[in-house]
Amino acid sequence: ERKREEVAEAKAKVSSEELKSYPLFQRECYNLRESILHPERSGIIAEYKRASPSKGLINGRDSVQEVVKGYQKAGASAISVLTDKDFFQGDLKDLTEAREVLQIPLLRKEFIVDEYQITEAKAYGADIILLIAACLSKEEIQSLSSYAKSLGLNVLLEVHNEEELNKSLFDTIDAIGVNNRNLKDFVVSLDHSYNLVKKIPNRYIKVSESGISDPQTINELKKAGFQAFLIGENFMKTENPMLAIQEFTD
Ligand code: IGP
Repeated sequence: ERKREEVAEAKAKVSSEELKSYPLFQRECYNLRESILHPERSGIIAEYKRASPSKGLINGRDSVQEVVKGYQKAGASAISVLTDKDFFQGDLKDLTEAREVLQIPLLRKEFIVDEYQITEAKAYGADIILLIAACLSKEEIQSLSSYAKSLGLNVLLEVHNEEELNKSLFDTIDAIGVNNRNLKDFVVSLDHSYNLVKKIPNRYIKVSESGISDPQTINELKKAGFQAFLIGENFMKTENPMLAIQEFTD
């Protein structure tokens, strides 16, 4: 896999031991559950997304710091920043820049296949890592999530169907996200969220991810049992992402 080569290259440049000496590696992470359940916040996990494989360039104009500061001010519960270069034009630097201006949890949005990327996430300022069930075996989900926990990180586990959910119910996971977008063909359907929510045990924070385009949908997802909503493109594609989020949080 492409990611495994990327990780091998990164490791050759900076060892895990070296990453652990970075100042940000020592900080205590913000708690995802607390922030999501905070009564004055919206439950929205707002994403900084320059580009995507399905849409190409979405927003190459607004800087990371500008956008995430606006998201935070509007009442976002957490922020997601893509660090994948090839598909999303993201960068680990974006993560650190976001960290500098945030007092809420920050997610490293990445295809994680190796512990090294989790060490990296912490060293560059993340509070939350994403694990995608479609890309990982049950054993990998278990070992990567417990490694993240050992570093004090929060874990968001992403599923797209019931089979993926059933192999993922570890107590080292904090939140389960249902991705409404199929990662193979990019088809989006909110039905994935409505069908799977009943099967997610209540000990997890329940997140609906992708394709959410209006505040009414959030109300419906809330009624169905979701506490958090991951939204990227719909904010980023507008003239002003910082204003766009306000319609969802007012
Ligand atoms: C955001 P949207 O449709 O609001 O831009 O979706 C987020 O859910 C999406 O970027 C995402 C993603 C992923 C990206 C969800 N899971 C895994 C890359 C990898």
